[in-house]
Formats: sequence, C-alpha cells, structure tokens
Amino acid sequence: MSDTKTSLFTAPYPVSDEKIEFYRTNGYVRFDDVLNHEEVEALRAAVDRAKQRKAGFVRDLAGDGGGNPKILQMLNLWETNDEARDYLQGGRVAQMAARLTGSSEIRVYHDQALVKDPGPSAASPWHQDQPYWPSKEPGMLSCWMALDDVTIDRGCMQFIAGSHLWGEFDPISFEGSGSELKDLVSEEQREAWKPIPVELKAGSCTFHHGLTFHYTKPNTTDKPRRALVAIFIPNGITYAGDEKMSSPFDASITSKKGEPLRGEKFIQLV
Ligand SMILES: O=C(O)CCC(=O)C(=O)O
Repeated sequence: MSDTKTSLFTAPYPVSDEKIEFYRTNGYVRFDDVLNHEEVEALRAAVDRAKQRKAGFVRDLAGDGGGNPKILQMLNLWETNDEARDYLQGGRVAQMAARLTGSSEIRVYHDQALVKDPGPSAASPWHQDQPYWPSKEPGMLSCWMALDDVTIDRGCMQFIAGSHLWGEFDPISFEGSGSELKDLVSEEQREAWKPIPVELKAGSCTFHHGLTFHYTKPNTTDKPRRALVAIFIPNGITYAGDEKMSSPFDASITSKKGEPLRGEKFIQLV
C-alpha cells in the first residue's frame, strides 16, 4: 500500500437500515458523496494511468473498436495501482457491501474500470451480472462508482427495480442491440419493465445485486464517462465449477465445485 495515500478511503460511510431495505427490495441502491474530491481525483488518475499503460486484461467490451474502444474495460486495477488498491483495502465500500448483504466477510472478485470516451461509444446492453460469474448462488454484488458526473446521456446506470427476484437468464452479448434480455422475460415482467436511470455526481455510487437487470446508454456527450466497479463476494457463495461460462479469473480460483468461492486474487476486505 502506498504511504502517501493511506489517509484516503479509510473513513467509514454509514449505511442506514432504510438503504438496506431499499437494496433488498429493489436489487439496487444509491449512495451520494461516498468519496471526497481528493479520493475521486486519486481514482481518476489511476484509471487514466491504466488507460495509458493498457497492461493486464484490457478489451473493448463492445467488440473491437481498435484504437477507440466503445466501452473500454480494464480489469483488476488494484493489482497495479496504489490508489485502486487503497480504495479497496481502505474498506469503505466493502463495509457497505457487508451491511447490504448482512455478511460478516467480504472478498473482492475483481474490480474493473469501465470508460466510455467521447466519440462513438456503445450501450452496455440490458444484462444481469450473475451469468458471467463463477458463483452457484446469487448474492454477489457490485459497487458502481462514478468518477465523473453522470447523466443519462453520459451513460449513468439504469435499473429494473425488483428484477433480482426474476431468476437467472442467459448471458447477453455486449455487441448486440442492447434489448435482447427483454425478449427473454415473461409478459408480466415486460409490463414491469420500467428503467430507472440513476444520475450521479462523481464520488457517488450505486450498488446492484448480481441478478438485477441494468443498462447504460452510449456516452453522447463531449466528456469522458469513467466508472470504477468493484465486485464483491459475501459469505454463502460457492463455486459453480464448469457450469458457468469461463472468466478471466478462472485460473485464480482455488475452490473445488461446491466449496465456498475462493481465489488467490479474491482478497478478503472485511
Ligand atoms: O458501466 C457500464 O456501462 C456497465 C456497468 C455494468 O454492467 C456493471 O457494472 O455491471
């Protein structure tokens, strides 16, 4: 951990019972002003440096955009960036995940910077996260931290409230039209399909459950949209073995099928 940044990211952020209730009912919840200006600047610098370096697992989630990715995905910044590591190990967002899930322990599955730069960008299609994860049970969750002020047109998160109770659907291609998932749900679910955009200031975030349907529009503004996502494993999640699609972190998994999901890179934060 860096010496200079240790005062950042350590102060706890309170999570009220109302927020927990909201998360459990709706499958997502927002928190404002979770990071201060200095913390946001530190993480922006980490993301911008990672973009320059393009080391590790980096790809265009929306296909091969060549030099101008439509959705730039960079995994596990915490392994190479002091700021990203301090952010996770400082424990603030992990403790929030512990409160939301009621779990006494929280591990990180991975982090990811998701950047939609000005210019041609793509929608992140309606999808659930759980189909892409090696977990048998639902319950893992993500913290989507805005590092820029995000509006609908700059690609803020949108959710279908309560969809975390609709079960697990097939993984969706990020190169498609964006609305494929809507074709898979029941008539009743289609009627309940009312997207809720959550516009946020930089340093504010949403948490969402791995089964919650979510989406972001292409960034059509002239400013970047930088988000840092942390995915958490609470207690009670086991490894699904080869039942699920492969992931870049398969080699890190140390569990056998049916055992609690553990991996060399899935460090314990709480
Ligand atoms: O930021 C985006 O465009 C999509 C984010 C997302 O799908 C996620 O955090 O699970």
